[in-house]
Formats: sequence, C-alpha cells, structure tokens
Amino acid sequence: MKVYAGSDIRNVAVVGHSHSGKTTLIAALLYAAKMTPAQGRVEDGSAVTAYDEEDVARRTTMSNALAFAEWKGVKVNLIDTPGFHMFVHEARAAMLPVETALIVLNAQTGAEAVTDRVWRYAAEVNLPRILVINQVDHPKADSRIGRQHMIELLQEKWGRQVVPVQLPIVDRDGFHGVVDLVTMKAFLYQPGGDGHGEPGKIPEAVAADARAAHEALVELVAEGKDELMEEFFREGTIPEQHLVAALHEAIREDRIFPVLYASGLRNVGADHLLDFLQVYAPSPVEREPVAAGGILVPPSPQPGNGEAAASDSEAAASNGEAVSAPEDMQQEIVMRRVDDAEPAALYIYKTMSDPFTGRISFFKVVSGMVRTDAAVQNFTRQEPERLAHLSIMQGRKAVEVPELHAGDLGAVAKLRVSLTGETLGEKAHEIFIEPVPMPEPAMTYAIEPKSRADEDKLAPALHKLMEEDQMVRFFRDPQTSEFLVAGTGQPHIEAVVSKLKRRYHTEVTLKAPKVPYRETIRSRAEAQGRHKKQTGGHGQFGDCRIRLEPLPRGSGIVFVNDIFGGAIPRQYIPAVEKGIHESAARGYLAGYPVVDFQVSLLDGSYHDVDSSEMSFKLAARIAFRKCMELARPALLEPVMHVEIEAPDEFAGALIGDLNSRRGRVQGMESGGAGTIVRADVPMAEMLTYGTTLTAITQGRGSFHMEMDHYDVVPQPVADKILATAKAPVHDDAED
Ligand SMILES: Nc1nc2c(ncn2[C@@H]2O[C@H](COP(=O)(O)OP(=O)(O)OP(=O)(O)O)[C@@H](O)[C@H]2O)c(=O)[nH]1
Ligand SMILES: [Mg+2]
Repeated sequence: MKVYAGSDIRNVAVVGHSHSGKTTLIAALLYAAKMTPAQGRVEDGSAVTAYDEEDVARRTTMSNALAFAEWKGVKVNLIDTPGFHMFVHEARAAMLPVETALIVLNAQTGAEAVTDRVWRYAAEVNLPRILVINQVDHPKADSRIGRQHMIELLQEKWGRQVVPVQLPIVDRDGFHGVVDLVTMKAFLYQPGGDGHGEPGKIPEAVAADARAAHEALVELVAEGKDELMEEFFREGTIPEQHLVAALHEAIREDRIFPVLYASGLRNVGADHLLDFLQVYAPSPVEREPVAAGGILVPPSPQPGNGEAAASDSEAAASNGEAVSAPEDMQQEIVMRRVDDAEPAALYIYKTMSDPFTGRISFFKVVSGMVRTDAAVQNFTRQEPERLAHLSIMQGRKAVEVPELHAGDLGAVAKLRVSLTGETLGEKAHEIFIEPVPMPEPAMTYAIEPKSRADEDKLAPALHKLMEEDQMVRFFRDPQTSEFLVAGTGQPHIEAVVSKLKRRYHTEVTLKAPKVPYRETIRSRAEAQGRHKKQTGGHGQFGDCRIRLEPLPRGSGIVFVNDIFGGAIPRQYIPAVEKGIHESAARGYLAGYPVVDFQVSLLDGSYHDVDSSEMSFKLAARIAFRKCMELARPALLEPVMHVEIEAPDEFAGALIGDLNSRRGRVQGMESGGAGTIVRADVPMAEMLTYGTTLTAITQGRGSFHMEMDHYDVVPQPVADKILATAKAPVHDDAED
C-alpha cells in the first residue's frame, strides 16, 4: 500500500440528513476509483462503509465509518457519518479530524433539519464546506426551475457564498451529465455505469444557463481580490489557471461554498466529484496550525487583582487546603503545524470494539510521522502505548501500512488503555486536543437480564460497547437496584440491546423508560449533627455544624471548610465531606441525588479518644438530614431541548400538543421540508413522543431531542411523583 504525504491527502467528512444518500455516494466514489470491483449497495449490505450488523439491518448509518479512494495521486479519506438525528453527534465528532465537510442534500427536499445542524457544527470549527445535491436522477427530483429555487433557498440560509460550480444535465434520458462551470466543459455519463464521464458538448438547452452561472461564479471568486477584479474587468473573464487557484483559496477560507450535482445510486458525476476534491478541497497541511493544550503550568499573575489572589490563597492555606490544586494550573497553548518535522501526535476520533479482533482505534496524525511499532505516550492518561500494526481502514478491512504522515487518518489495533477523545504522542512533547463535546443522553431505560448467566455477562459486554459508543451510559438505579442504560433515544437503546445479543450473547429485556430526577434545596439552612455512642470500652464521638446554601443549576456539590482554630482536627475533615456526599447521593425526598448546593463546615467538637473518621461521617449525615428538613427541598427534572420537523400543515397541532406536555415553544422556522418547531419540554413528558408524533403527522414528522438542563418540578407534578416513589431509608441514628 502506498504511503501518502500530507499534501496528497484529502480528509472529508460526508455529512447530511438521513437518506440523502451519503453511504451510497461513497460506494459510488469507491467504485469509480476502482477501490471495489462493483458498486456497493446499502440494500444488500455491500456498501463498504455499511458493515456494522445493526447498520445493515436498519439500513441506516449509526456510527462513523472510514473508507479511502486513491485518485490521481491523492488519497481521499472519506468518513461516512450518520444522518439520523439521534446519531448526529457522530457527524460532529467526524469534523475534528477532517479539513472538508461534504454536505450531501437530497435533490427532492433540499436542506432538512439535520442539514442545518451539520452546517452549524461545521461553521463552529470553520470547516470548509462543499455541497452535493444528490439523487438528481430521482423522478421526483426538481425541475430546472426547482433547482434554481433550491439554490436561492440555500443562499437565504447560508449566504450568497453558496454558489453552483456545476449544472446538471437532465433531459428526456434523465440525469446523465454535468457541466463544469470553471472549465465550461460537459461530462456525459452512462447512468448505472462505472462513474466515469466522457467529455462532451454542452447541450443547447443548458448553454445559456451555464454561461450566466459561469459569470456569477467568476464574479464571486474575484470579489475582494483586487488583481483578479481588475483582470476580470479588463479581459471580461479570468484565465482558468487563476480561477482554479482563487477558487481553491476561497473554499479553504470559507468564502465560497460550492454546489455540485450527483447521483450516487446511478453513479453519475462520481469521477468529477473526486476530481473536485483533489483540486479544491484543502489538504491537511494547508490548514492553520492546530492550537492545542500543552503541559500544565501555574497561572500567570493577573495584573490588577494580585492582591485578591494573594488573600484567596492565604485563606485557602489557613483552611488547610493545598494552595496549588491541579485546578489552579493552566494549560499552556501549543501550536502544532501539520508537518512531518513536528513531534508526533495523534488524536483518537473513533473506537471500534469487536469481540474477535478486539479494539481498533481510529486516529488522525495531528503532527509528525508515526511508524509501525512506535512507542508513544497517552497524554490524557499518562500511560505508555505501542502502535503495534499501523493500518488504514477500508470499511471494516484494515490495510497495513509501515508509516503514516502528518494529516493522515490511520488505525491501530489493541491499544491497552486509550479511548476516543484522547491524545497520544512523543513522550517529551505533551499536547492535548480538546475532544468534541458530546450531548447528555436523552433517554434512560431499565433493562433486565434474562438469566443469571446474562446478568454476569451484562456489565463486561456493556463496557465493551461503551468503548465504541460514548453515548451509552450504564448504571444501577440507587433506589430499585435495577440496571439502567441511557442513550440518545429508543432506537439507540434498541440497537444496544441487539448488539448485546448478537455480539456478546447477552440477552436482556427492555423495560419502561426512566426519568433521572434529582433533588436540590431552595433556601439556606444550618444544623448540627452529633454522633455519640458509648458501647462498653471504646466510645464513638463526632460533632459538626454545617450550613447548606443553594447554588445555580449545574454546580453540583461544593464543599467549603470554614472551621476555625481546630474545632475539628484536620484529619477528620475529609470524613465530614465524605459523609455529606454519601447522604446527598442517597437523596432526601425520594432517593434521587441532591445537587447544586454549597455546604460549609462551620464548627464542631471532638473527643481525644472516642473520635474517629466513621463518627464524623455519621455526624455529617445527621447534620445534612437536619439541614435538608429546613432548606425547602425540591425535586428537579431534566428538561429536553426538542426540535420537531414536519410539513407546515401540522404546526398548529404540534404546538397544541407541546403545550399540553408542559412544553415551552422557543421558536418556529420554515425549512426546506416544512416547519421546524423548537421547544423545551420536560423529559418525563417526552418518553413516548415518537408514537404521538407519528399519529399527529401521519408519519411525516421527525424529532430530535437533547438533554438541556434541570429545572424544579412544579409542586402538583412533584407531589404525584413523590407519592409513588419509595422514600429513602434514613438509618443514621442520633445520639
Ligand atoms: N434515486 C436515488 N436513490 C438514492 C440515491 N442515493 C441513495 N438513494 C437511496 O436512498 C436510500 C438511502 O441511501 P443511503 O446511502 O443509505 O443514505 P444515507 O445518507 O447514508 O442515510 P443515513 O445513513 O441514514 O444517514 C437508499 O434506499 C438508497 O438506495 C440516488 O442517488 N438516487
Ligand atoms: Mg448512511
């Protein structure tokens, strides 16, 4: 296998709404580049990037997959991503290791809800975007007028930098060619063929449109470039060579978002799309140096607030806390060029966990070169690793390579400890790449192992699945001891259950979804807790006074030690903190964890002989419970941010229904495929929303939700929940 230099690599994330045809288009590109002997199909599981058994069974991509096409001296790495809203966080994660987002749109519908979302993700990281309007072959794809209208809609959304660089040739014979608006050449295809076009004459019917579109393109490319503008006015056009260079630069700098046309299924336009990526997509070495976190350094003194900082640290010192706790340390910023001469560093963007081959880690070479068998350091965990066999992935198949250059995407099997989101590299040159943010799981289900044997296998199997899918969470309900599995929604959890069975022969039954409630306080309270016992010889004695105060949502628990003059000896203070944390985890109202409060340890007393860590832990629990009685405890519920897309005529019914679910509508927007409604709705009201949405919209609506924040449950609703919940057991006895 040839090894490619960074300048000969194009890393492309193929993103877009579900069923726009991403997986099929990649299959077409691979066939056109002769990477496969025939064109793969999603329907029969032969598409290279659709190898996961769940993906094949459900005919949709649920996690990122990689393929590559060797084309005219470059290697195009293609990451196939899910377009189904429940897995779109994968598409976001795919944007970190690439330099181009290839946004695939369905010619019938244009931009849809997920198209908007992936556009936003790409914009967040200034990723160059190339648009492909796909499925032009479809009988329901739009006419010439429709196509023009679609471009106008895209421009309304994303600005006039969205500009066609091709026109499709559609006539009585269907879609069978494209006009390249840069070179003004036509390419004609045999639909259903190998994706190679023959140069041909621009048909009369599109000649006028092509000329006008060429001029619009040239003008946009020249805009803001004085010497090109002058050339344009002087000559009436720009020589092809200058145009190509300027368009490449404009795409790299996000000044132009070009639009191409294709049919993945009928393989029309594939060779030209590969040509376009080869010529215009930026190579990894063309990107700005990567700014990453380096080694930890103490904070530099801030001018102006030096005094405050000094008194803070004094206070901390007198409290017996470490002054330079790791949180105080700042990470220095390291700039890395994507260059073989830099120290080697890799970032793991995906992990595949296979019961037979074990773990395969997909990574990007962020800088430097890596060779097979290299010893590297995992900087996130500070553990050594060995890159035993380097390879590149063609779907599920690993192709071994001796080395990989800066900017390339590779894979390695059997790393000991490293997981997705972690940075590895040459030990002496520490850097950390910031991982892509992941949403909180939106749905939690209780699951029940079918047999004793299944119960034993469950935790190890789920932990394997969690290695490759960061959106799966697994824990035990503290109240009922049931096993809980959280994920992005019902189809996600069902896929997890199915993988457990297929891969790990572990069978479970899915039970009703659960709402992860929490508890908090609404006012300050102070109380004392004493634990005293005299049993025969040695007694037990602990005594502390604490204050609880509400903190903003999301603060968790903050412990402050305000003890003065050794009222409680230092060695017992961690025991007090531990006692509070344990009690908080067990809940007060209904067994849900208590969060978002500050606890200050104010005072206490001890006994020379009878005091122990255990006594202080118990004292803290008593004090905590007393405080909770006084602090107006409240139940918190997760509130979801929901986006619903449906044809316009259903908007009224959808909003009415959301109102009845305690939803707050945040906004409405008319998109390509209908109306998008955004609302905040408590999770408890959304557990079976899929069925309702199907009923309201006759199956034409879709929705996406993400956990957004926690909010206090209104009293009447809380009363009902508390009435059915099992009250926690308070077994701490006082005195
Ligand atoms: N007519 C036509 N149908 C297509 C084309 N591309 C894909 N399809 C069909 O559309 C369906 C979805 O195609 P996929 O390639 O799985 O779409 P995807 O974008 O990967 O979908 P997700 O993985 O769910 O995001 C399949 O039934 C394809 O056969 C095309 O160019 N023309
Ligand atoms: Mg797909």
